[in-house]
Amino acid sequence: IGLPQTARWTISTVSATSPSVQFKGSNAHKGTFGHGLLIAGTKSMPGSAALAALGCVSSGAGKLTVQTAEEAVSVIASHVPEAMYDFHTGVEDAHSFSAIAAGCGRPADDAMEDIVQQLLQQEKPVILDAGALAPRSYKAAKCSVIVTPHPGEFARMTGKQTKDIQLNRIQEASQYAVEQGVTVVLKGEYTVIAFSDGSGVVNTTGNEGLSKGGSGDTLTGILLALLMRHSSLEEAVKDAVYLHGLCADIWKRNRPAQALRPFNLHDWIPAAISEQK
Ligand code: NPW
Ligand code: AMP
Ligand code: MG
Repeated sequence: IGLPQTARWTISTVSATSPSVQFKGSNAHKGTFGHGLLIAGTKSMPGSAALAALGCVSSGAGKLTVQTAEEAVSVIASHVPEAMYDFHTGVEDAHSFSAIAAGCGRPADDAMEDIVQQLLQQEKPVILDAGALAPRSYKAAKCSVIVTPHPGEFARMTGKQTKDIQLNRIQEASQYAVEQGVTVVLKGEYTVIAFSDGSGVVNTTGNEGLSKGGSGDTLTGILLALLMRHSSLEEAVKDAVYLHGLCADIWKRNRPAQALRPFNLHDWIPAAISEQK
């Protein structure tokens, strides 16, 4: 994997934290586990929002609101009845959420950029994926930012070539994380998680069963839920990436990786959480 020769980089052969999710006992209520905002989905890509929402409600979110296109709701709601919906565009009420994820199934257009700039001016932690990933600075951000690019998206963000990023994944992710003051989840086989203090983790779970459109959207949802439940952003990110890959690994023990659908992933989250403990 080519880890830097520093103790600050580790391999997550077992979950970085155990238990991954804070258990708050019998006094828990839905507010205990946070209210997430997912800004995702369009008329042409409602499924990506559905996959992210499924990942989120299956990983322990207390409440979830999906801000999406009106035409996308029937698709999403048919799979995720737990979620609530919001059709307006804007994040002036961001303070009322515990954490926010944006970009799945959205184009990287001016409207998305406007939303991202609003998000960077508020204080709740933000996950940026897919259409919310663009070349921009995060240095003036008032919130914690987690970016979750695949190598193609990271190339778009940095102006570098995908092949050059792939040759030096750890160094590229870490340099960006330190320079921009964000957490980078550089996806793909051996997902690299780089923190802004120069430390990081290489994830070892996951397999080629995940190499299908929609897998990353599920990860965004899992990450949103764990960010709401965890007191530590670092542990939430490590656990979300680990769990997501573990779902695919559990599937592959008895079934062909080829036949894994991203839509099936959330069904394996309970087994993955149990195994992680
Ligand atoms: P290539 O050409 O395949 O080798 P895009 P997207 C590269 C939504 N979705 N290693 C890839 O390389 C998403 O949420 C909706 C190396 C290509 O150049 C987004 O909003 C779905 N290269 C939107 O679609 C299901 C890699 O990146 C480029 C790589 C577009 O997202 C699907 C492609 O990136 C999808 O999730 C790797 N590991 N991975 C739905 N059901 O609604 C990727 N690349 O153009 O940003 O396209 O990732 O499909
Ligand atoms: P995306 O490209 O946004 O749909 O994200 C794909 C997700 O699947 C990321 O979490 C990747 O790390 C994961 N993934 C894809 N291919 C593999 C692989 N061969 N091994 C492990 N994880 C993978
Ligand atoms: Mg994606």
